[in-house]
Amino acid sequence: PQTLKERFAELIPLEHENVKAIRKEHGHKAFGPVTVDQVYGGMRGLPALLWDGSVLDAEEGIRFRGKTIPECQELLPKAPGGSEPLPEGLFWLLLTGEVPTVEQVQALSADWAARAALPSFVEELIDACPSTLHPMSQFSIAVTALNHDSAFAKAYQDGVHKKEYWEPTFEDSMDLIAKLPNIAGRIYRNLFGSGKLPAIDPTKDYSYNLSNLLGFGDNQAFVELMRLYITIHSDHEGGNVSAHTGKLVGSALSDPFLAFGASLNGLAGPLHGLANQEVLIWLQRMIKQVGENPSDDAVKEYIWSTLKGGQVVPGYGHAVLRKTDPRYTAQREFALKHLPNDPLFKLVGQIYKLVPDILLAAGKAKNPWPNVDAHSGVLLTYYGLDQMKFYTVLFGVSRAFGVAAQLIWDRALGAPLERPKSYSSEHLKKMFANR
Ligand code: CMX
Repeated sequence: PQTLKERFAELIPLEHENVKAIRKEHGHKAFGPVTVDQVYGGMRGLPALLWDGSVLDAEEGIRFRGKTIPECQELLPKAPGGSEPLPEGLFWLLLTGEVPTVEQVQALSADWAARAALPSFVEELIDACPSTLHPMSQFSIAVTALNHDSAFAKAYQDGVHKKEYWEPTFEDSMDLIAKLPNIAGRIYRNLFGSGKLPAIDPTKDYSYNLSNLLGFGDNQAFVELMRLYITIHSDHEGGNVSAHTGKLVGSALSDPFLAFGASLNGLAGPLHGLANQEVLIWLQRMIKQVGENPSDDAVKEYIWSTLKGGQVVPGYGHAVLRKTDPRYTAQREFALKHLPNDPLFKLVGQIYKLVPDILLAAGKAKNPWPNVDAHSGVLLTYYGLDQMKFYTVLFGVSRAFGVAAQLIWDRALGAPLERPKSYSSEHLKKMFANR
């Protein structure tokens, strides 16, 4: 069967024509006004980026190449005996807009397994990190260091023609994704696990290998959870901090390892990916304060105390979404199937009933509903992965899929250096004084 690289190469000229036609017909048209408030307000709602893998609708949530999460769960190839989509298929979909065959997905699993080994100096770098260094910092260090063997950086130094940028970017992106399980597994074992890191099994899929490196390879349900987890965390259009950072850094022709290392540093912030860690810390504090089976009133009081303390309720709210995140719903359905009676899952369900009304009453958050991070930690905890400091690393493994797919397209389409215009407050005051 055709490889991903062969199919992608066929699509490049078609997409060049597509973009040319869009720009010819619509290039001069305006989206609407840009307000001064948007400049002060974190550019919320500012249309400014091209991102092909996924688009986020405020009400409906994410679609990957036009497909909802349930559609991806139905259409993408599964592992033998599995019912969750294989992230390999999702990557194919993100890059090409097409659903791959089972054979194509198997070939991708084998390709990634063959690329999975880390340079020994990167292993040593991870091993040299103090156990007090946050796993996300260790992750970022290791990914950045992979730039040592970047095909793109080398090709650029060798004077590669612009038209060929996509090819070493593709190779680096495949290497990047392939090496993440070994990085994540090594960090996890160094900090929390025992025993030697097992070898990658070249006959198995990516999520199995990741699970096995973490010490959960024997647990079929955990492996299935990883397949779902990596699929749904992969991409959330282009404006979120990790995706946008990767695209921005890549636009300077920094290679995919440097670009994605930067993404990880953004993902490590508590308002973004670190929220999955924060949710578990917040839940544990709640249990300590109100006990294992708290009344609704006790939970409400705890939520209010968080808000009154000038803190956010982690896992709730979103910059774009205005309804319950379908990534939350997909995880809730997984929990209903695999762990319906888990006490922590029940507590998460209880919180889901109480937080939105409180956030609405508090009157600030534009979206009172849960996001992806409100649920992921509870599932991991159930299977014994209860070291919450590690949670954002798994988000990072997944986010590489979305960022890498766009980096490849950006280099294939000759995306320019990003350079938006900024102003000082003094300048803004003068500009708008008489308008
Ligand atoms: N708890 C308390 N206050 C919240 C809140 C929450 N969950 N969500 C929003 N608010 C507050 C904001 O802090 C802001 O307060 P100020 O006016 O005092 O600054 C106000 O409501 C308006 O914010 P908004 O426009 O609704 O939300 P933003 O687009 O500015 O921020 C987000 C979005 C996600 C950062 C915010 O909802 C938040 O902090 N949520 C909790 C952290 C979290 O779960 N992050 C993960 C998001 C998903 C991900 O990236 O992984």
